[in-house]
Amino acid sequence: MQEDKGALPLKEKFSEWYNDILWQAEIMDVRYPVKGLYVWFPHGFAIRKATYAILRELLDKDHEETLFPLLIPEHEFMKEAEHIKGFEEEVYWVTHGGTSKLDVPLALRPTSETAIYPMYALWVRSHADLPIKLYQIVNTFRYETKHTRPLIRLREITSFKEAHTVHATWEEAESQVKDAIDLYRAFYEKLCVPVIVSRRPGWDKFPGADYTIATDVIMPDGKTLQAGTVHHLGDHFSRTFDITYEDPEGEQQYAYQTCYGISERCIAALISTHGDDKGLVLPPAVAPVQIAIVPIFMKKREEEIRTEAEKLEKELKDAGYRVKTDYRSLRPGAKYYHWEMRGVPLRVEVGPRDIDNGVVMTVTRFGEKMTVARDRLIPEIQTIMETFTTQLRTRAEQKAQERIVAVSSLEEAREAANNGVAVIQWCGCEECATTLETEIDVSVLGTDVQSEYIDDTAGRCIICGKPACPAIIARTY
Ligand code: A5A
Ligand code: ZN
Repeated sequence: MQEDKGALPLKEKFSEWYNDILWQAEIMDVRYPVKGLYVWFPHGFAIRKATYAILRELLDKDHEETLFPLLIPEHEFMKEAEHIKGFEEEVYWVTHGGTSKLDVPLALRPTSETAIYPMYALWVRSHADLPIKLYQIVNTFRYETKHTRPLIRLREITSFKEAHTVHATWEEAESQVKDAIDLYRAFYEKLCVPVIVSRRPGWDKFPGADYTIATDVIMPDGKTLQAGTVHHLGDHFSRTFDITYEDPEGEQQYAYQTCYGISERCIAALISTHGDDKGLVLPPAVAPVQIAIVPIFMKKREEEIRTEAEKLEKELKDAGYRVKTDYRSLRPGAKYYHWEMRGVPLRVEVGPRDIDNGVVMTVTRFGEKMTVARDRLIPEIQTIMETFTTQLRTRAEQKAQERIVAVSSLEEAREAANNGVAVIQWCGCEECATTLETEIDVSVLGTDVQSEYIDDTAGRCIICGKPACPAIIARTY
């Protein structure tokens, strides 16, 4: 366990704060001796477990979970031209088995289209086999050349959730894209993390897709993080991998596909959105410890206080909470600090006076204190937790909203993008986007923005003055 060693840098210095919190809140150990590879501390992994349980629960409603191999034979990987072009600089190759050179080099999956689709070609026979909706949660490897960062840009992505679906028509695939976006929205809603959904410009779509819809999160330094993408693959892959089905008239047809992915970037978004100068702040839904009980010992009544803490713990656990009682022989203040750093939503204190008065003292991670009658414990705690979740969500939404600004000049756009997302009018042509991106050092994130904070009225391009639609631009991770 990490020693509690003092305060975090202020959150305004975001990248220092981020590196420090990963260490002090015991999320990732960055000392593994390979660039871009990191180790989950058990506490970080427990957050991951709770977070991915939510993702799994949402997916399991109408998807099935599966597991495909990590290694992909070169000839399969090399089938889809655009896909190869998009990934060739990022693939790790296995070329040897022991000292012998392999006949067929094997790619470590950077994503699993080329592992899964040859099997889909065997599995899909008739229209009755469709739709297929599978997902897996696996590690994938990408030889990233941009600056690597824990949870954000990894060379081994340890927690890559990828879903791959097959449909009879383009329209059905499109409707799946919408369902997937709804699913990602529901997921981030549970994490109380506001997301902006938009359609990526053509040059930024997934290699081999018809189009890509992305969910972006605004980080505390104003840069955005792409924290999930949904791709309409059209029939590009079904034509290369020969995924066909017999329609009701007995004709062979190419299938239409989608895929969508989320990685541990969702944990980066979670930590960064909610954390503060005292450490992590976690929504109860994903907090590994939801309630920390701190007994306030007094020499003469130690036994009695211990018994009461044990009783409290049992009651709260029976009510379904993840609870930890801190019996360490430390000052109460040191214990408070410890649990605050780890993002525990609620602290419950039991001292001699509380026992005498038939109450317990509760303190939320926001520092709000409330005395709760001992015999009303469970219903009161439930209300406190629900209120806390709502406050957390509202706080995050307000911060996001403040960082999204509609602008009408390049100067304003530069300023807005320095602090978050600028909404501009853009005609859609690549030339104007390049001008924008070079003039003010931003990326065009996308169009068709679906956000209650963004007005979707059309206007005139900020660069060329032609008819235009709203687009969002930002500095990105
Ligand atoms: N097959 C599809 C799903 C796919 O691979 N899409 S993707 O390339 O866009 O990746 C899905 C998501 O994984 C991205 O939206 C991004 O949030 C995350 N991701 C991509 N590269 C990553 C990296 N090097 N480290 C961490 N997360 C990454
Ligand atoms: Zn233009």
